[in-house]
Amino acid sequence: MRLRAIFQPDQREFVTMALTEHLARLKEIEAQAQADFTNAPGTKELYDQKVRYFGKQGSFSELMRVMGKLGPEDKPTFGKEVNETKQRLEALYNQQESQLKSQEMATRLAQEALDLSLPGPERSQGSRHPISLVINEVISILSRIGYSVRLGPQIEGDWFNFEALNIPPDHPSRDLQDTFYVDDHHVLRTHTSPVQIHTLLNEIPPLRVLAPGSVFRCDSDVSHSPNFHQIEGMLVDRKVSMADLKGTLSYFVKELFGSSLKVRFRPSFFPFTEPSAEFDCSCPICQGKGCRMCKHSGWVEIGGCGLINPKVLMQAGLDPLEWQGLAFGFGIERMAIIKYGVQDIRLFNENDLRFLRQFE
Ligand code: 2U9
Repeated sequence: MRLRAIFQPDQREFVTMALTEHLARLKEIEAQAQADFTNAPGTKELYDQKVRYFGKQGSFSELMRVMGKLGPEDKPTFGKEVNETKQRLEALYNQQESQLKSQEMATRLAQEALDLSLPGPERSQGSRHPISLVINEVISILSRIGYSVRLGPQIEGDWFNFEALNIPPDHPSRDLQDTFYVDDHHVLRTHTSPVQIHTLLNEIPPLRVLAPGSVFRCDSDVSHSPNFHQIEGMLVDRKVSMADLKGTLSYFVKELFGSSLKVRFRPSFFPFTEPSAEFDCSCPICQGKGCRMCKHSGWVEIGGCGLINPKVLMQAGLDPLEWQGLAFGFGIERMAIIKYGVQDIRLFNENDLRFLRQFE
């Protein structure tokens, strides 16, 4: 339209000039497309350029519209030029595309390459709870001198938890403040001793048994938890004496904490043993020299022990003149506190992985 205004009225000259200009415009488009195809940094950008030149709204569609307006004598020349230009640009496009594709593939391969020498992803693996570790170690030590494990229910009849063990109805340990009652005649066991009563009633001596497990007392502070763990040992045989008890506990303490440690007895009282004692070992932290753990006494309390009260043996149907027994018991949490230097008994039940992972 612009040319018509300039070159009127000679229609022939208008067409000729228009063709020259259209051919020049075609050259310009080709040069620009070559630069755009060559400079495209990636296949996506290259494709965007292809759309810009060959798409519906692209430069070549525009050239086709121009061709429609040319006279019949110019159409073949212009059409031929447009086709050849298009072929050259398509060839350049294909060449650029395959070059960019292989570059992108090479980059991806370099980035995604598997390095087989790298360590695999860390697998979080569970580990034994410190209470289980101590229980297992105690069982392992005492099984070497003939003890084997017995287990029992956590809800017990009051006869098994109290009467059979010579704990009368008015005994302070039966107090509602100490014992969780399930109903009038059943309690959450306050110790694992009922397991030994079941054993005495069901098995024939001589016996060496260990009763580990969860026990319950209505008590909670830094050093008491309402649910804690005990392990009790019981030996029933002929001619059992306090010497056997001391020998057993000395062996046990030396195996658990170290061969240089000593055991001492302090007289005590338990309804189920007579005589009764509490037993200490020389402090495994300072070897008896005095430290915070042993409150500078050189000794740490381990548990209680004694010879089984003849009344208990008789209740279980054994003749105390023929059979005697020794028994001992201690709290596992206390043992773990001494062994691992744990400050607060409540940590054992909190399931804090930062605490538990230290025992992996
Ligand atoms: C039977 C006969 C006797 C088990 C014993 C103790 C002494 C004892 C405590 C230590 C700390 C419990 O966890 S604790 O509070 N235990 O002092 N236990 S003798 O005596 C028995 C058990 C069963 C048939």
